[in-house]
Amino acid sequence: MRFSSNVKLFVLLVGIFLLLGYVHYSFFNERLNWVWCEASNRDIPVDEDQRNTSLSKPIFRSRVQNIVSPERLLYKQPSVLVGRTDVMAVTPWLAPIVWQGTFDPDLVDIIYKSMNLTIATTVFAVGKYVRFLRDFLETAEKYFLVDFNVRYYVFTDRPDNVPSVTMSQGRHLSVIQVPGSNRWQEISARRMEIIQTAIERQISREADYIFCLDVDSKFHARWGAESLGRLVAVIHPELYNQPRDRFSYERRPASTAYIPMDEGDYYYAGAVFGGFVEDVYTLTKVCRKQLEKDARNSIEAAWQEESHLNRYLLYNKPSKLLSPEYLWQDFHGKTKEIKVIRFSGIIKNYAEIRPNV
Ligand code: UD2
Repeated sequence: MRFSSNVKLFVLLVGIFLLLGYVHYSFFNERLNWVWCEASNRDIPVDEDQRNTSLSKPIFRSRVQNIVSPERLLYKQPSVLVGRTDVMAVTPWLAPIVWQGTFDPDLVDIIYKSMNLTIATTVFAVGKYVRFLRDFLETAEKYFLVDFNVRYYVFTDRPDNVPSVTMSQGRHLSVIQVPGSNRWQEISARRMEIIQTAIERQISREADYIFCLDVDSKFHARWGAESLGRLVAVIHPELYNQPRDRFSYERRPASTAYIPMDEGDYYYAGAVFGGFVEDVYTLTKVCRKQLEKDARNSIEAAWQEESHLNRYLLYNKPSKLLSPEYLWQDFHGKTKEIKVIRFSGIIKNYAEIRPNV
């Protein structure tokens, strides 16, 4: 009698254990598939690694390296007295601001090439924005970190519409399916969360640096290793010559992206940010938390993730700033300080392209 009730108890416990195991497995499996659904019926290779999920803190690839120049490399002598005088090439906290004429492109590329780096490049093409991918990728192959290892991560809800673009050696493209949305604000803002997750699951193991770029843009000229740094931001092309009280920061104290009128260094664009994978991971994690906190308080910052990015970078100063050469807008005429346009947002019909107005 006693033996049989023990057996019953044992069977019951095993049953409960199996049930809990099943519920736990299905819950996580469903969550992971939400973002990590492989593009189907496509010939663009999708990494098996994408399924390799880890919910713990990622381990990042080693990063700090000496700036080593090959012996007997001949290049123009740097001058202490002669250089650009029409623009500031350094911030008050001594981070370089990268402009044409402030660096030697060949020297900087040779130095960084010897490090055998891989640069992750994330780009979102959700809904109709998938149509911008071909030009983005084709021009990137021509101008963006040429001869470096680049891994593109394309986040889209339309994997079947991702164009096949010929990649040079050392360059690779992964497609990661993400949900669509009927609000562009949500698509834009959710990028922080998705990039954070992608870094945890895949990018931390595959890349040294990362750039997060807008897809509705094209490259027009060299974008090289001069852009690499620990934490890199781009100065917004429309606000680079404006006083800080004109910046379109979030101005409502109720938002976690709030910046008072008498604070602010530069207005950074959400269309380009990057750096060491670890530093961008922290940035996306913090911005995501702040976005979620605002959402719980029913407040959406004026420029979604761009507002949170600006707040983050005000207190976590970037180590390198890219001038508006690295993010121009096609509808702007070139101004005298812009000697070269390297990357520029195309003219688009917002009402036609976005899911909502
Ligand atoms: C500005 C910023 C952008 C972002 C946005 C915030 C510049 C040049 N750009 O761009 O970085 O901060 O404001 O609202 O300052 N996307 C889709 N599908 C959509 C909508 C957006 O994939 O339906 C993605 C896509 O990668 C696009 C990016 O989100 O490039 C930014 O959206 P946008 O281009 O509509 O925003 P825009 O041009 O006003």
